[in-house]
This record gives sequence, structure tokens and C-alpha cells, in this order.
Amino acid sequence: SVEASIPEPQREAWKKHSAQGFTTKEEFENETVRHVETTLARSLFNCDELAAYSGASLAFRDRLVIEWNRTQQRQTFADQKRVYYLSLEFLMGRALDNAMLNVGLKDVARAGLKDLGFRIEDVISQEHDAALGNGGLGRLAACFLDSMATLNYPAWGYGLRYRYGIFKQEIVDGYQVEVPDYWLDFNPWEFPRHDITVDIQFYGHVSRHQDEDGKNIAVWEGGEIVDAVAFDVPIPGYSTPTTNNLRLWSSKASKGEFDFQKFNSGDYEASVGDQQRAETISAVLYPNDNLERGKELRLKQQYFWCAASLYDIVRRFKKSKKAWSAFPDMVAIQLNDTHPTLAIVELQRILVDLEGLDWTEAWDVVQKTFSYANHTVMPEALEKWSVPVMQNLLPRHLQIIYEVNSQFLHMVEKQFPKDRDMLRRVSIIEESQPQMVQMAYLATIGSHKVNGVAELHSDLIKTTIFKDFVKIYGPDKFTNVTNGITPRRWLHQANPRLSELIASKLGGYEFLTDLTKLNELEHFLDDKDFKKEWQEIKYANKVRLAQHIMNTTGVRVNPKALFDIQVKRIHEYKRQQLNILGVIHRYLTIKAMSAEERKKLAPRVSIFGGKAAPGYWMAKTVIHLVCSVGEVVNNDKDVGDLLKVIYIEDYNVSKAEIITPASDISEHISTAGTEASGTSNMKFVLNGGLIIGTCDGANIEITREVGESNIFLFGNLAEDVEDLRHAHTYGNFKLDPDLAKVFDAIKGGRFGDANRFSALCNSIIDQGDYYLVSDDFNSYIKTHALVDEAYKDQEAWLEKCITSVSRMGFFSSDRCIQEYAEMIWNVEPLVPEQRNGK
Ligand code: F58
Repeated sequence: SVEASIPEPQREAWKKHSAQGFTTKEEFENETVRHVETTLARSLFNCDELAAYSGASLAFRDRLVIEWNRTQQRQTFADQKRVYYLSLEFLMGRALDNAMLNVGLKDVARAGLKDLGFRIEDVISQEHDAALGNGGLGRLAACFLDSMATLNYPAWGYGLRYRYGIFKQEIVDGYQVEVPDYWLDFNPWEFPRHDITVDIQFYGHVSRHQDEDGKNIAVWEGGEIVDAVAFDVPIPGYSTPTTNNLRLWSSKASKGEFDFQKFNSGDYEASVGDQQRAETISAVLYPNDNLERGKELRLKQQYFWCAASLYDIVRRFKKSKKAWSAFPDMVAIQLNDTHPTLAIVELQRILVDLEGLDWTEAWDVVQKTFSYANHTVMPEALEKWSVPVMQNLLPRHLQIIYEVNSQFLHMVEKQFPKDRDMLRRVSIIEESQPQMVQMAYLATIGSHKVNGVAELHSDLIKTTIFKDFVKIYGPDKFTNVTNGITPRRWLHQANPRLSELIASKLGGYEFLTDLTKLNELEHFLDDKDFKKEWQEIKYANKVRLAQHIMNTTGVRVNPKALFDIQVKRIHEYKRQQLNILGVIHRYLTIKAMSAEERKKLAPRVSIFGGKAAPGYWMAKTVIHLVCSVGEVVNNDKDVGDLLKVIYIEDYNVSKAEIITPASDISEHISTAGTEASGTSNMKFVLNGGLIIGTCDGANIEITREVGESNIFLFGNLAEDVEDLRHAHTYGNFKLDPDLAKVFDAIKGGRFGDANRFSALCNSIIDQGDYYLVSDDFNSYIKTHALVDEAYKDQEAWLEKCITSVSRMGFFSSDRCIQEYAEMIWNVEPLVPEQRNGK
């Protein structure tokens, strides 16, 4: 047992003093005040909200740490398979509120903070978001961590500890301005592990040596060494003592490398320069979503993190003294997109070069260990690395990639002897100038399973990028796991009143761990009081958002208006341009209406939010257009409450917690076949909002679940997109007449200097309209008219909302993680024993 690890004579003393953590309000206050006074060294007489946040966080952190230690011990003693989730992004958001709810002590904390003179909401909002991600991919990783802990899976996350997360967005004169996000000033949620430091090698060269048995082995020598230092973040499960670990690596100059010679000889600058160069590796998160630029520093980040994580995983395995063939029985490594693909190569290198396994034996272990999730089919987002760059930075890894490729191509040649072109198509090395390493192919070849993230997307990868690989490996290697979201953060935390109302009807909070229980809500569709309260909650959430909008933009919006929201990264394929062009169309329509006609129209607030990658001009232009339209519309007396256009600055996880519960309708309007899944679509519906969307990503499965009458679908289908684009290319393009009027207004300067928008307009008018804005415009406008109509019947609208929520059970990330665990990882939960009082 765990206890037996303490020598008998000392056992009692250790047990007696072992920390328990608070459970009562008294104890919470005691711990909080103690931390403010001693850990923070603050006089209680100047304890402000930030100090209260810090004290409360440290009190909760203590609790988490106790369970976390126990969980780690339990997992070590259980000696069973673990999952390692490798992701370059973890978009965690705030931790305190989540910790309070997951350990079930938020009410205790609320009462305690009140005694100390604070409102819990004010204290919670002191926390800086942990924003180590761009968008959906990073937030998915965060939801997965929550579900893995909640379901008691022995699972670790591995990532990079960026000093700067995604930039903070300011809107200045209607333009995006990026401000660095330095978030580590005070972060009580991480534990530096200075004792866990791994040497990571870069550059150098490879030579061949004979070992004692006369075996020819590759030795990677020279180059430079950088240290990877572990920082651990506890991940509490909901309503379970299981507290898993997220290990983030930080880079630091290696002690051996830091040039004391230079330092002592007075060349202080050069020696500090080396140190800074080392620290640069984990300094900043690359702010692109769905674009890969192929910068060397990015490759360095990837190898640094993969090598440190694998060293850690292998070290843990070696302690078990098991044979290498048992490695895949103890270790499952999940690759979140291709960013960690070098881990495949690194494990092969460790096994062959350092542990002396035969190539085939090693490769068998590797393939059984890894699995790869693909998140995009868009060519510009697929990772490729230039061979010369890789040759220079990771010479031995490039050799291994060549060898993997050569063996793979041999296999393919045997299978398809007459198909030369097949060999060219599937080669990991693309024969371009310079040659490129195709990471998606390497990830596929090195894994036993490859999955897409929604049904349509998983079908698409099998017919596009991995078409040949399906022929080679057969269809079983490719599977689908539709994304999900954690109902703890996205319902219970973001929308506490709705969660409470649901619990009051369903007889408790079981739905938070079994979301399919929500379907019992359908029994209450005739319950007047229930429906009234539901509507009041939605209204209160809209008032809260209206307040936020007032505070941040100075624009007053009417909470009784229909809130129409699109918040996500700004990207042409997500088509915020379609939305704003539709808004302009609405504006022009209102302007042309008589006073009588205007009376019949439902007032609307069009809300946008999201960051544009700093170098993505078209996306920045879209932001500028939204702000410019807002300037005009919001100040037009003719329009009044009928239309307001809002840009919410700096959309992030904590803002999403305010925005999501306040929507009546949200927009998921990507060109069909481009959005792999989308996850905010799930969040909005779970919070009692309807959606307008295209037949894309998870919208399709949401439709299947909630029913066609509860969603507003429009636009062309994925299967027709290619033909439409082809038609545009060959001159068969006619601009939609309503859209033409919108462009006339823009060009006529109604929203300021038209030149600023010419590139955006032209991309649609005369440059092929790649994202089919014009093709879908008419159907989009018509569908919005249906939304207006539907919203007039509040009773029916409410029924749609409640029915939809009741059918959202499928979209819990718990379901998703269970599918990964059973179909891909083959891991079992490790359920902790019940302790007294638990
Ligand atoms: C997103 N990808 C998909 N990538 O776009 C979205 O449909 C899906 O729901 C989500 O993954 C989760 O599966 C995404 O967010 C990135 O941001 C990458 C960041 C690093 C560079 C390449 C894109």
C-alpha cells in the first residue's frame, strides 16, 4: 500500500501531521488569512481584492496539492497504463473558480470571503487567465484534462510553459492592437520542480561507432544543450479526489553551458546573451490559428517539449523494470495535432540509439504507443518542415525520418508494385525545393490510430489528405471521435443559475457527470414556473453581458433585443465577413423601411469578438469593418435599438464564460468542409441559445441530436464546394444582387474610407470568392429572416431552447474521453477508495 512506503518507526508521526486541507468555513478563513499574512507577507489592514484572491487561491491550492500527491502515489502503486496527452496549447482560463466547484467548496468559500469583507465574484475576477493557446485546439486540451481527471483516468498533460501566452487584444480607433500577455507575475497554480531538469540537445552532428558487441550505433554529438525545467499544475477532477498533473516545460540555459568563461572574463553581455537565447525557446506562444509558418524557433519549441516529455515518460517506465515490449501496455501517448510528431522520432531514437533495441522491434513499440488526432484539412495549416532546417537542428532525427520513410515506401511498393505515383504522393519527404517533411504523414505512419474530431471531418480526411493511407493501412486505422466540452466549466461555472435550476428539476447535479441525464428536462416543457425561471435566467445573463458591453465600449444595448453572437478566432474560413456583410444588409433594409415597418422588426444586437493573428491582414480588416459599421449604426438615430453592432475586445476563456450564457442565437457559419468541428457551437446550445450555422463540423451532429426544427441551417454543402470554386475560377461567378448593394454602400464610403476595405471586398468580388460568401449570402439572409420570425414567438422559442439543451448530452467531453480511452488508448480508470466524509 501507499503507507508502507514510510518506514514503520516514523509512520505514526508522518500520519499524525499529514496535511488535511480545510473543509469548513472557519478553516477556510483561517487558511486564507494565514496565507495573506505569512505566505504573502501582507498586513491584514491593506488586504485588497488581489490579496484576497491570492490568499484564497493558496488555501485551495493546498487542498489540491494534498489530493494530487495522493493521486500520484496511487497511480504509481497501481502500476497500470497511463495516458500522456501532448499538446502545444492548453487554454485553461481561470483556475480558482474551477477548483472551488470541482472540490465542492464554493459555498464555503463564498461565506468565508463574505465574512472577510469580499464578494466572491470580485475575488474570482482578479485572476489572470492562463491563456497558453490560440483557440479551439487549446481549449479542447483543457476540457480533456478536466474530463480525464473527473473520470479518474491516470493521465498527464505535457506542454510548454510560455512566458507570454496569446497576446491581449486592444481595439484602438477601430483597429486591433496586440499587447504582450505576461501572466506569470503571481501564479499560485504552478509548482516549479527545479529538481526535474532535462538536458535537451540541438544542432551538432552524427557519427557512427562500434559498441562492445560490435554493433554499429549512431552517436549524436556536439551542438548545444538547453535545460528543460518542469512546472507542475494540479488538475482537479469534479467530485472525485483524483487530481492529475499538467507538466509544463520551461527553458533555461544549461548550467554546463552557461558560459562562465565569458562571464568571468568580463564579457558579461555575451554570457547573458546565451542565457537569453536559451530562455527564448519557451518565451512565447505562436499566435497563429490554422496557419503554419515553418519558423526554426517553432521547431525548436516542438523538439524541446517532446524530448523533455519523453525523457520523463521513459524514466518513469524504466523504474518498473519491465521489458521494452511492455512499454505500450503501460504508456499511451496522444498527439494533439501534428505539433508533437517529433516525439515519435525521439522515442525511436531512444530505443535504437540509447537502449540498443533492433529497429523493427523499436518501431513496433513506437507504433503501438502513439495515436494522432487531426484538427484540420486546410492545406495552409498542415505542418511541413524544411529538410535543411531539420538537418541543421536535429541531424539524427532527420536520419531516422529518412529510414522510417524508406521502410514505409518499401512496404507500399510491395503492396502496389505498379504505382509509382502513389510512392511520390505518400512519401514523408516531399520532393520540392527545398525538400519538406510532411508531419501529418509521419504522424499517421508512426501511430496505430488516427482520428478526426467530428463525423464530417473524419470522413473528409479519409477522402482527401489520407486517401492513399486508407488504401495502404485499411479503413480501421482511421476513426472518429467527435469533440466535446466539459459541462463543469461551460454550464455549472459559466451559468450557475441555469445549472441550479436544472438540478432542482432533475433532483441533483448528477447531470454534470452524466450529461445524457439532461434529456429528462423534456418532461418539464409544460411547467410554467420552470419556463418562466429559465427565461429570467437568460435575461439576467443578457443584462450581465449588456453591463460588460457598457463598461468596456460605452454603448448601451437593450437586453430585451435578440443577442446574435459570433465569438471565435477571426479567420476568412469562419466567415465573420459574411456576418458583417449581412449586418450591413440589415442596416440598409432598416433605413429603407417606413416607421410602421420598423415597428414590426425584432431589435437585434450583433456581437462580435475574437483575435486576429498579428500578421493576418484580411482578418484585421474584418475587425476594422465591424468596428466601422458599429460607429455608424450605433449612432444612427433612425435605427435606435433596432440594431446595435458591438466588438468585444480581447475575447478569451473568462469572457466566454460571460458571453456564452447570454446568447439567443450564435453564428457557426464556416464554409462547408472547413471547420473540423467547432466547440463553441456546443457551448452555446448547452447554455440555452440556438444556432445559425452551415452544414459543417459538429453542427451536423448537433442537428442530428437536437432536431432540424431547433437549428437554423443554411448554405451550400461540403460536397458542392469544389465544383463551386471551380466554376468561379472559370469565370462562372455572379455576385449576389443583395450583396452587390452592400458593397456599393461600403464603396460609397458609408463606413469610412472605402480604400481600407478594398482588399476584403475584392477577395469576394473579383478574386474567386474562395470561401463562397456570395454563394451563401442569399440563403444566409433568408435564414436570418426566419430567425427574426421565430424570435417573435417567445413561447415557441423557449421550447426550442429547452428541448435543445435536453438533447446535448452527447457533447460532453466525458463521452469523448471515454471513446478515446476505449477505442484508442486502451486505459482503465483508477477509482480512488472512498475516504471518510467523501
Ligand atoms: C481547431 N483547430 C479547429 N487549431 O479549427 C476546430 O474546428 C476544432 O473544433 C478544434 O481545433 C478542436 O478540435 C485549431 O484551433 C489551431 O489553433 C492550431 C494552432 C497551432 C497552429 C496551427 C493551428
